Amino acid sequence: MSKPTLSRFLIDQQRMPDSTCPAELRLLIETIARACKVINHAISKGALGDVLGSLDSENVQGEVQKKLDVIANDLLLDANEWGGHLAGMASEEMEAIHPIPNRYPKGEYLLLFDPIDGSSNVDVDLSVGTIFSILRAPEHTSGRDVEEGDFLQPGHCQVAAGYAIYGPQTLMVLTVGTGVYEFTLDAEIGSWRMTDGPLKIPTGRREFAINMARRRQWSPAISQYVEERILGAEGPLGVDYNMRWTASMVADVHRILKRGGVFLYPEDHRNGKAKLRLLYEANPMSMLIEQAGGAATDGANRILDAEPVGLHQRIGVVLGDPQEVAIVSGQLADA
Ligand code: AHM
Ligand code: MG
Repeated sequence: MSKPTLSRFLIDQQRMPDSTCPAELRLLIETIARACKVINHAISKGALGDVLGSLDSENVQGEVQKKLDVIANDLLLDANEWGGHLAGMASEEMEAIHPIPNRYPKGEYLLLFDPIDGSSNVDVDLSVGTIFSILRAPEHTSGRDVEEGDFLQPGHCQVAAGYAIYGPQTLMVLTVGTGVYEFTLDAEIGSWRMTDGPLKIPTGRREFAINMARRRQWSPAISQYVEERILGAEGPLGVDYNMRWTASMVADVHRILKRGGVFLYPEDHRNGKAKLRLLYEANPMSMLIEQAGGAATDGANRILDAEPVGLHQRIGVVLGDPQEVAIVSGQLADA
């Protein structure tokens, strides 16, 4: 049997009893997926397309923007502005929210995205991705422009989340709350075809992902977790572990969804500062991970229950194999 397209999958979802995917959400996801195809095309041009390197500008986080950060951000804004599915958008690359201009019809959803996650990898031809999160606009927004506060909903309110990964293959990994499905871009015919799903995180795989250079920032609990795994067969666990770090959350999370293990970007326990953004990275990835049977915490508490207080708020992230996440979060005795 041929592999179903993303459109076919979404229509099937729409027709399910008690569907979590009404037509407007389906059309919004299709628009995002189309934009990701264009981003994929821009990335693949590399130096030939004059898309590599940095700009002089900084984003709201004070990070130097890559050309592709801005290109992908504009592509997502342009693709999603006029379709009538959204009330507003917010992006890691923009200080303020982007309400849908009055010249276009407004819809009932809010779209949040990290246009190019892992963008330090772009110039060296390693995997990067686009992460997105979809919320329902609060009902009282009809008849007025959306405001920043409308976006500050906990992650368990997301109606869909996903990412595109631009790697050896271009994939879209998506949930509308009914499991996680993977689609591969068939570039010649321009369509996304389902290649895996529902994904279930394999458990008991001995692999962890952490930036070791941040060791001085770890809490005693994180330090113990990592140290024991580095000692491996010669330590209390008596078995070897492997470590992987791509500096691209999309790639690290994708590996965990397919192969198991745990991803850690804890907060700096000395001052509580964290790297990853709650609304653009932690929430959508946590929804995907939980939908695939995994767990996601900030090191102690469930990320999807975190109450956002700011658009660009950051949070510690520990996600993946539920058993390993529970060990890190101190909910289980180390085994
Ligand atoms: P970005 O969205 O600005 O690219 O930053 C997020 C990325 C994640 O993809 C990745 O897990 C992390 O930053 C890597 O951080 P580090 O540079 O500490 O390795
Ligand atoms: Mg990012």
